[in-house]
Amino acid sequence: MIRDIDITRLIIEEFSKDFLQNIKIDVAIVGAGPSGLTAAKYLAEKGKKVVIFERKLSPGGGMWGGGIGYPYIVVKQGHEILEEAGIKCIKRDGYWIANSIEAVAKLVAAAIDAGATIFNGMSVEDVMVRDGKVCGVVVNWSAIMEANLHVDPVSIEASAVIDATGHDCNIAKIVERKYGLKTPTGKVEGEKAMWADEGEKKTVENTTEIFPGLYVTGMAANAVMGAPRMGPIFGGMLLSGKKVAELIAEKL
Ligand code: 48F
Repeated sequence: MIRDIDITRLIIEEFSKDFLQNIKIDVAIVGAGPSGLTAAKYLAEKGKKVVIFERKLSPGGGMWGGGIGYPYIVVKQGHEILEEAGIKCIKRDGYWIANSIEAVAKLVAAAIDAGATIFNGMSVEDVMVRDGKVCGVVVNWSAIMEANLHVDPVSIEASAVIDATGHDCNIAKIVERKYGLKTPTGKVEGEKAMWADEGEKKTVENTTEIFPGLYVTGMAANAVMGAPRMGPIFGGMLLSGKKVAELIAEKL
């Protein structure tokens, strides 16, 4: 016989256990787009305790929709990261093409199989700072934030935090507002107009620590540094995710 309250108890018990095991972690990643998912996979493979907090219910960020809603993405570089995750890549005219739905599903699976945890429906609304260093994130349920309810958030301690929030670079903006960034201008420059070739290169170049303990990856890196956007080409996102994982693994 199925007892309704067994279902309730099992869900609450399991989630509470999972959450409590993750209130003190090595790396908190904000955003489960392609860069955050790639960073999570490589950090978890290096033995780091990694959690991604994703505001939406479905991880995948801007990758699901491919280009103009056609479910295909293009990469010029970094296709090996897709293939490592078991994603089929078709080579044509010097590019690689992959199905965006397969790409998201397998990047999510690769991050989880490597040992990363994803909490969905959860938004990061602030960071913790001690002695001039970001040392954690402050989270709340997205539904509570959407409803604009006055419900206080809770804190997660992390040795490093990654802003992988895409075009909005939400975490960089919070730190910019409260402390100023440790970048050449100290400010979020805002992304520039579409230029795939330049944008791809700059995403990887701009992947760096922008405040002690806070790193930026993917489209957020270009938004912070004032570099171009690049549309549905995703190699830069993958390589940036891998780079930020290497930067953090070296330091922790
Ligand atoms: O936008 P997104 O996919 O970022 P990305 O990894 O990739 C960018 C590409 O998708 C595309 C592009 C490629 O050329 O330009 O745009 O840099 O994923 C960002 C994720 O962060 C989540 C958001 O829901 C999305 O899934 N996010 C944003 N703010 C928050 C957040 C927040 N405050 N808390 C939790 N999640």
